[in-house]
Amino acid sequence: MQPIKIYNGPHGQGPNPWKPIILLEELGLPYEIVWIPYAEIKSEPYTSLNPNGRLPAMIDPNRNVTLFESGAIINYIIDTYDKKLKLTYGDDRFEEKWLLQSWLMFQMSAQGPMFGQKTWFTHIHIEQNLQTAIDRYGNEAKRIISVVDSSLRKQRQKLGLAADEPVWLVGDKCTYADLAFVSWNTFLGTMFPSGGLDLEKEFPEYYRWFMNTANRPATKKVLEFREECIRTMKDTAMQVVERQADAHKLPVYEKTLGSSDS
Ligand SMILES: N[C@@H](CCC(=O)N[C@@H](CS)C(=O)NCC(=O)O)C(=O)O
Repeated sequence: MQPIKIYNGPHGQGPNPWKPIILLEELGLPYEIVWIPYAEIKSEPYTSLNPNGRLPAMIDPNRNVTLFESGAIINYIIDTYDKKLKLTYGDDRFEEKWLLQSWLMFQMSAQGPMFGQKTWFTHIHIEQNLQTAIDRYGNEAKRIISVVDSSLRKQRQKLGLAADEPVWLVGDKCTYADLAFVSWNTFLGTMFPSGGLDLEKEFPEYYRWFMNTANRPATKKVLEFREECIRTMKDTAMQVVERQADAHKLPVYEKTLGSSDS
């Protein structure tokens, strides 16, 4: 099998490309990260891969398939390559199979966008301390966390799991739906600086779930590689700044993520 190509932007701080990368690593499939500077994603040839000019895009040379939107790429990888149902359910667990889609759509439409806006207004927006926007997206992020937290609690009760046993969004195993949340969850510390959120205390099920996903060996390997990319790769944040007048605080923010190059 030829490696599946996932397009990512140096130095890898954006969470969305890591979602399919985590999945590929978890499934043990060959893949290749294609690094494309942020300056090049809004124009051809990249917009032929992703008309939205954002990351990721995927090319699967084995099946001649090119896709954009991380959720669609996740669905494609699962449907095409997870024949042993390692991270999904089959028709014998019909409702659970479809519930996974509900959670994936929730990740795509709620967690990703709201966590993203909270990060933007906290760290990057040109107008500093725009408190109404920071509060709006902070409250939404916490509400989304509480939706997951209480669902996990209900699952724990339903399945009769002890407090130290892992609980997952759907059924009795970790699936692609759980893993889709991980790369945004790693942003929580930076999203809520200076004590704005005590995840472990306020949302204990969410906290344990996040730890249980992030500590899986394959996922951990990808997250550690991402940290290394942020630390060592040449940063292209300035290219976004040149394009977006309201992104002038981006290099300062990137420094807080551990980049030595901003
Ligand atoms: N819904 C899209 C969101 C893609 C997205 O916003 N990607 C970010 C990186 S994580 C990006 O390309 N940002 C650069 C930009 O907005 O120009 C997906 O999940 O694929």
